Amino acid sequence: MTMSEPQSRLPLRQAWPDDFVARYRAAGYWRGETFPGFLRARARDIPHDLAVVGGDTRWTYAQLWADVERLAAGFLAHGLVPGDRVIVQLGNIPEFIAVACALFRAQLVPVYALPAHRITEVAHFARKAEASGYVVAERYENFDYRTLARGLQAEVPGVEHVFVAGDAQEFAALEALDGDPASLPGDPDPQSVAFLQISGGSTGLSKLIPRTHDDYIYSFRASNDLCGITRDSVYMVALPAAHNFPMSSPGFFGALYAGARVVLSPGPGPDAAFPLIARERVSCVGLVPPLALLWADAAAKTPHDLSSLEVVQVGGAKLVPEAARRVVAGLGCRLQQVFGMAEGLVNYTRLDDPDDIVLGTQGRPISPDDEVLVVDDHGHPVPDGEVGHLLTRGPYTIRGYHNDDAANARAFTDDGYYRTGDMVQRLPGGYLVVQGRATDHINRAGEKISAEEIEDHLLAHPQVFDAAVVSIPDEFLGERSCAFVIARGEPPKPAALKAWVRGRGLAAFKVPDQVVFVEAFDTTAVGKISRRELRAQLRARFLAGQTGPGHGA
Ligand code: OOB
Repeated sequence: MTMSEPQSRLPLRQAWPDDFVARYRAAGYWRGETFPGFLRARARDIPHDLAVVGGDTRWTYAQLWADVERLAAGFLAHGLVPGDRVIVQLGNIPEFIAVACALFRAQLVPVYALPAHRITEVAHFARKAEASGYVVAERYENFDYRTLARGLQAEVPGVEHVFVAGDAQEFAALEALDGDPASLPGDPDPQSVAFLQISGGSTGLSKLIPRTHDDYIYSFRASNDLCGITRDSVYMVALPAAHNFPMSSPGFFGALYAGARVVLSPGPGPDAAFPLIARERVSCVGLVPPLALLWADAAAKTPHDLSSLEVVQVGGAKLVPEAARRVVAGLGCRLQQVFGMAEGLVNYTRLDDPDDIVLGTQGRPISPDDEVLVVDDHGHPVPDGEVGHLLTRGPYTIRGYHNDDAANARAFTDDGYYRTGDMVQRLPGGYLVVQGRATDHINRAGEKISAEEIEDHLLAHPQVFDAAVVSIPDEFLGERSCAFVIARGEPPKPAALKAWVRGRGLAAFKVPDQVVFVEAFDTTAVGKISRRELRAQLRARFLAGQTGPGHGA
């Protein structure tokens, strides 16, 4: 039996209990819409409106839909079978949107990898998802993804089908794909899993997040109302398109749902984005805090006209009030804070909220049916205003990861709440202020890095006896990663250890920003302490300037 026979694989499901399904439908959140359904409707109703702008491409809704049908039929003609999982690793190019939508149309299931991911991560996604296809561009940001494709096929032979935008070499060229549209299936069940998103990987390796048509479409349809997205809007994707924030909060899917125009910026910096904002009259964009500050500074000096910007959203990591003030002053438009997670729950400050809320909170949930609990270490609710663990369930928050019983046992309560790992304070009115987190990941400018995952790779180095990776506050990134290492014998050079981590086939953002050698890790009189305590202790000692001899870089 080969990997492409659907019955050989774990089924994809995301199920809410029946009474919740009934409630979410009755409330009008889940309307039975699907991705192919709404895209076809836009192509019919507003065929000549511009849908996607990126590079030299300017697609109308009719052109986008025609390309979606061609690609969808091509994927099936090539041997993929509805239900197959296909890893999509594309940058901010129009093909990203066409491919994702074509996979939906063919009832194939995209699994989104970030362009920064490398062989170790992509192979992990392919195994976990039991993927049979992989879509890349020949190059993006100076990296040749065909090399990665070869490596992936060698490691995970089930990935039989590779499609390349651009020069495909031995693989199938996306541009040349074609098939009989009559071969295409009907529209999917709205309750079925539309795609697998990648978790930030707060503990260990990234997990796969199954999102359904009904739940995801609800999240961006409702986001459109809260973010002021209408058919007249122009939404820019400046962050990597594969990330949940620019995808759905309201993201390019929200914009397409509204019949608005999506503009893909080839990079997140002002140099790439500002000329496009001026040319396309961009009205809304989502940024992470360090970028927002960079944009705010650059806006004062730019020759480009940014006056079309109405809403700048900032999320992915904490925006402190002083930084929020600078963003508002520098960009001169409405700020909207966004606190979300690929697992579901998204909070927004509202466009008409008073300044103290917009500057000082991370917003409140999208839905009246987002249930939010703030609890102490024993699971007991804390009063409003006190800091506690954030737990949530609702009409677009998953009830379980794909193919990961151990993670599910940790991450969900018996009654279906997702343990976000975030520590928050709830204010009257339901606004949340993020105060930190309970898990040991590093939030490096919105990119999440699992301490555990990197420690594992460091421990594989022959000259590493032990390692602990912690987050250190960083003026620009918010947080940076620091690896504390006890060497085995002669300490390796910090640069050599960083190169080692990179050489393990990981995204560059996971390479420790700093390596500090220490003689020993403190242990308590009783014996071993938990990794968590150890990391906290190392961070505290480092910040107090006491990590001792043998500093690295
Ligand atoms: C977004 O999604 P993920 O899955 O990459 O990361 C989720 C985590 C949250 O649990 C929280 O720890 C952190 O990122 N986070 C924030 C934040 N927004 C996200 N922490 C503080 N302040 C914020 N505003 O990052 C994401 C998904 C959808 C929309 C926006 C962000």
